[in-house]
Amino acid sequence: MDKEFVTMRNQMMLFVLFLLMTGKVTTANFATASTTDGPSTTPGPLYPFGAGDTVSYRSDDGSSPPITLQQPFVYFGKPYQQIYVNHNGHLTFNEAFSSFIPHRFPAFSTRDLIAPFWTDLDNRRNGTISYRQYTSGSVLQQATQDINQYFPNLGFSVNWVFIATWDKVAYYNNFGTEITFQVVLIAAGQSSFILMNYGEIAPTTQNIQAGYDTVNSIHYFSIPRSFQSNDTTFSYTSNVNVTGRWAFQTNATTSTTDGPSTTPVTTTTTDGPSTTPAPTSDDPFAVDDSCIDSIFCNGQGLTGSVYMLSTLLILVFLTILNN
Ligand SMILES: *[C@@H]1O[C@H](CO)[C@@H](O)[C@H](O)[C@H]1NC(C)=O
Ligand SMILES: *[C@@H]1O[C@H](CO)[C@@H](O)[C@H](O)[C@H]1NC(C)=O
Ligand SMILES: *[C@@H]1O[C@H](CO)[C@@H](O)[C@H](O)[C@H]1NC(C)=O
Ligand SMILES: CC(=O)N[C@H]1CO[C@H](CO)[C@@H](O)[C@@H]1O
Ligand SMILES: [Ca+2]
Repeated sequence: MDKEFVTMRNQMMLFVLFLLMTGKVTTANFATASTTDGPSTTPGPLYPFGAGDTVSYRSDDGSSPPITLQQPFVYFGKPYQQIYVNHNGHLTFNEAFSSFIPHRFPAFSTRDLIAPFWTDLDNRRNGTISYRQYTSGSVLQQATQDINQYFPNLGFSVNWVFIATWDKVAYYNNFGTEITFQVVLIAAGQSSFILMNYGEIAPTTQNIQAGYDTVNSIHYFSIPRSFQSNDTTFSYTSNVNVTGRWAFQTNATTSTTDGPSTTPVTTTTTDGPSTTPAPTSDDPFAVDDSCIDSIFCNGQGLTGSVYMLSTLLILVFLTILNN
């Protein structure tokens, strides 16, 4: 670990203390589930949601109960049988996770985490957090078509889809803001994929981490523009040429170099899509915006700047001592 990391941790701890002092104390909230009967809407890149979904209850930092998966989801070699939909924009497997302060990926934590939009969200007044599994029907066809388009020549046949949707939820204590996004887990035999789909995202100065992370960050991806306040562009970018959608294959068990076979592109809503390749953080040489922001990316890409920073700090320290 380096200085920046420690400083960041300390700042985070201070922030947590501050939040605790201002009365924002979290409790583990477990949902009692109900079922909607509203109409299904699929604006933009979103998969169907609404009718037939199980709705998580209203709670600022709550979580769904453990959701038993109808088929194991193999996340980087680990087959998981259950999942939690945590209200603050992430999914976990082993236990519910109420954290409302995002950690930058790679977080080098002890947790596998899928975070379409990790920030302090609040569904106490408005908005709906819901989820549903599919083992047949048109959603499977849609997923099969999408996956074979994004990861061609492999002939995937999707047999299970899990969709969790945050529909028009607010930022913490900021009722009137609306944020809509979705995470789609897809299993095709032993292969697994994740789609992150973004609808309307209200502007905010809160930090947001979007992407995924694993235990010790052996595999992770941080969607560019994570941790850039006032710059929530997820609705306008893509690595698969579908505005507002990011797609990942998440069953890599061996080397970190065999990423998706697609050529990632970034799209904008205005003109045609520009074709700036999006870096894969699983690539040890990838250095992207979010990577530069976080100072350290994966311990390999930016050691140079860390050295320079350390040297500078030592020089400053010595100068002070000499005076
Ligand atoms: C973010 O945007 C809002 C509204 O445009 C503005 O009031 C605020 O100063 C901005 N904050 C930062 C940190 O840029
Ligand atoms: C991206 O999608 C658009 C249609 O939405 C298509 O016209 C364009 O050729 C695609 N670009 C690439 C690089 O696949
Ligand atoms: C995912 O698993 C399938 C089946 O074992 C394998 O063919 C494929 O190469 C794996 N993909 C990655 C990225 O590891
Ligand atoms: C933005 C929005 O939909 N706000 C609504 C939230 O819910 C309250 C009632 O619970 C409404 O009065 C607001 O209009
Ligand atoms: Ca919250």
